[in-house]
Amino acid sequence: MTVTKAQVSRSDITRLSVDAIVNAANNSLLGGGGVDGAIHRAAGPELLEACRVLGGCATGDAKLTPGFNLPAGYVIHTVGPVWQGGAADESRLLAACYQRCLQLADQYQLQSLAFPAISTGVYGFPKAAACRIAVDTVTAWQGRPLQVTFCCFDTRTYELYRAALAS
Ligand code: AR6
Repeated sequence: MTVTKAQVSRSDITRLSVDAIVNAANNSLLGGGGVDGAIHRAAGPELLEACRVLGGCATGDAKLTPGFNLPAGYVIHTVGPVWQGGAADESRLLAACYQRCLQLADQYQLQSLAFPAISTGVYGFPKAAACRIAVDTVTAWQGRPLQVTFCCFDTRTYELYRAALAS
């Protein structure tokens, strides 16, 4: 029996008051565009200082920092795969991102966690396939009770998650 509850929100992830938000980062963990840039701007310069000492992050792995000026207490930085056509292990690596974030949430005894649609922006992962992996991985998770929010920035992503969670 799973104890993970999932919901969809159409919002800016930097505004969510949850225990942790997930950042779709790159291997350097030193910031970038998209949701990564928005999180660093909202958290303030201390986030970059905290990331500097982490020594980067492998694709499919995740690392945790405080949230600094964000309403969220923590940021879990994960690195999704760059879409290369589908034969470069992208689906397994994307599922690993969600699993590692859930493991960290469990380890830190978090009760709420919000994910952006990892890899579906600059990294080019097809949105529908990525949504299916996200929803399947999260709903299959069997850790401590956790409220998961899929935070969608655009209408297409929001509709995909709503449909995936309803099915
Ligand atoms: N809140 C929620 N979702 C957002 C926000 C926001 N404020 N801003 C963008 N999104 P992307 P990736 C959505 O490109 O594909 C960075 O430069 C966006 O609409 O941010 O994993 C990193 O440093 C899309 O649905 O991440 C890496 O180099 C989703 O977040 C690279 O981009 C992911 O888009 C990672 O690329």
